[in-house]
Amino acid sequence: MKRTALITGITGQDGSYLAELLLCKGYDVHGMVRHAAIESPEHRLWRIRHLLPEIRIHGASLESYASLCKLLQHVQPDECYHLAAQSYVSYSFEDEFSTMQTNVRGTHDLLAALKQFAPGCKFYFAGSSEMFGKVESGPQNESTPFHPRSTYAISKIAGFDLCRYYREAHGIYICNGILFNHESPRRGLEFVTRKITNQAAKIKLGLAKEIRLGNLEARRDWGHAREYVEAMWMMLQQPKPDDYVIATGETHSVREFCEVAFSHVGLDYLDWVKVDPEFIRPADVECLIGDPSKAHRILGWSNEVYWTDLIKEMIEADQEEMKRAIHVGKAPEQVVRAAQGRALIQTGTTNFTLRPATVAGAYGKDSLKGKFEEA
Ligand code: NAP
Ligand code: F7E
Repeated sequence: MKRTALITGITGQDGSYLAELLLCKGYDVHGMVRHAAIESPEHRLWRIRHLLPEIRIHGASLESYASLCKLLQHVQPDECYHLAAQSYVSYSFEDEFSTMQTNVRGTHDLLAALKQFAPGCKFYFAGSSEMFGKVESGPQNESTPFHPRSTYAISKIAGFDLCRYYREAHGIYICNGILFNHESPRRGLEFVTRKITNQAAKIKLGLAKEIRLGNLEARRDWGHAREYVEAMWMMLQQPKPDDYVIATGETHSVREFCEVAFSHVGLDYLDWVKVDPEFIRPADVECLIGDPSKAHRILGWSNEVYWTDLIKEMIEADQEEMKRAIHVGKAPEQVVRAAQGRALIQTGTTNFTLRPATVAGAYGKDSLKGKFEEA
C-alpha cells in the first residue's frame, strides 16, 4: 500500500529534495507550509514549484498547536520529517526569542500533536552539527558532547532532547539526524556557500565588484543536500529508532571554498573578497568535521559528491541563472516572480487553485526558476 509522508519545511532546500526522493519511492507526499507562502506562492514556493501537481500542500503553522493537531489528524502520515526551523545561525543572534519559539516550542507542539493524533507515525528530527559548537576534539560522532555557541544551536539541542524524551517516555519511533552542513544550488543566499558562488558568478559577468564576508578561517564539513535527504529516509526504515551523524568526514575553510569557487570561473579570490566585521558572529563555531561511521555501518549511507564538485555544480547553476536573467533583461528575483505554477493548496477546509501555467516537467533539475516563461 502507498505510504504517506508529511514534510514540515517542504519549501526549504532539504524539503524540496526530500519531496522528490519520496515521490520517486512512491509515497503520497504532503507538505506543511506557512500561510505567507500560500499568499505569495510565486516567490515562496520556487523550490517545489515543479512538484506542485504531485504533492499536497497544507497551510499550518508551527506557532499554532491547533493547526498542527488538525494537520496530523487529517493527513495521518506513516512518516513525518520535521525540517521546518529558523535555520540561519546569524539571525539567531539578532532574534534569540523567535528562534527559540519556532525551533523549540514548534517542535514540542508537533511532538505533542503526534502523540495524540498519529502515535504510530515514524518521526525524523533535523538536528545539527551546530550542537557540537565549541569542539574540544574531532571528528565528532554521536557521543561527542554538545557545547552550543548560538541560540540556534541551543534550540536544536532542546529539540533533540525533546525527541529523545518522546522516544523513551512515550514509545514513539523518533530518529535524530545530526547533519553537518549540506549545500546545493537550492541553498538560501544568506548561507556562506551560496553567497560565495552567487557573488562569484555575478563578478565574473561584471554584475558585482566584490564580496564581503566574515570569518574566512571557519571550517566546515560540506556535503550535498540531495545525498543527505537520503540518509533521513534511511533512518526511518530501520527496525529501531536511533540517532545518526551524517557528514563527509572532511573539513575545509571558508577561505578554501572561496579559492575553489573563484578559480572555477578563472578568478583569484584575493582580488575580490573583502572581510567585513558586519558578518563576523559574536561567537562562531571554528571547526567541524563529522564521523559518519555509524551511518555507514548501520544505514549503508555514504556521500559520493566531493566538495569541489559540489562547488562546481553550485557556481555553474548560478552562472546559468545569471545569464538567463541578463538574456531576458530581468534581475533574478524578477525571474522568480515571473514563474507561474499550478497547484491545489489546502488550508483548513478551503482549497485554492493557483493560476495555471507552464509547469516544468523535468523534476529533479536545478535552476528551476529559469524553466518558466514570464506571464
Ligand atoms: P531552509 O532552506 O532554511 O528551510 C527552512 C524551512 O523551514 C523552510 O521551509 C521555511 O519555510 C521553514 N520555516 C522557517 N521558519 C518557520 C516557521 N516559523 N514556521 C514554519 N516553517 C518555518 O533549511 P534547510 O537547509 O532545508 O534545513 C532543513 C532543516 O535542517 C532545518 O531544520 C535546519 O535547521 C536543519 N539543518 C540544516 C543543515 C544544512 O546544512 N542545510 C544542517 C543541519 C541541520 P519558508 O520557506 O516559508 O521560510
Ligand atoms: O556559515 C562563516 C560563518 O551561515 C558557515 C545552517 O544550515 O549549517 C548551517 O549553519 C561559516 C560560519 O552556515 C560569512 O561565520 C564567513 O562559520 O553558511 P553558514 P552555518 O552557520 O554553519 C548548520 C549545520 C545548520 O544547522 C544551519 O541550519 O561561514 N562565514 N563569512 C559566513 N557565513 C555567512 N552566512 N555569511 C558570511 O558572509
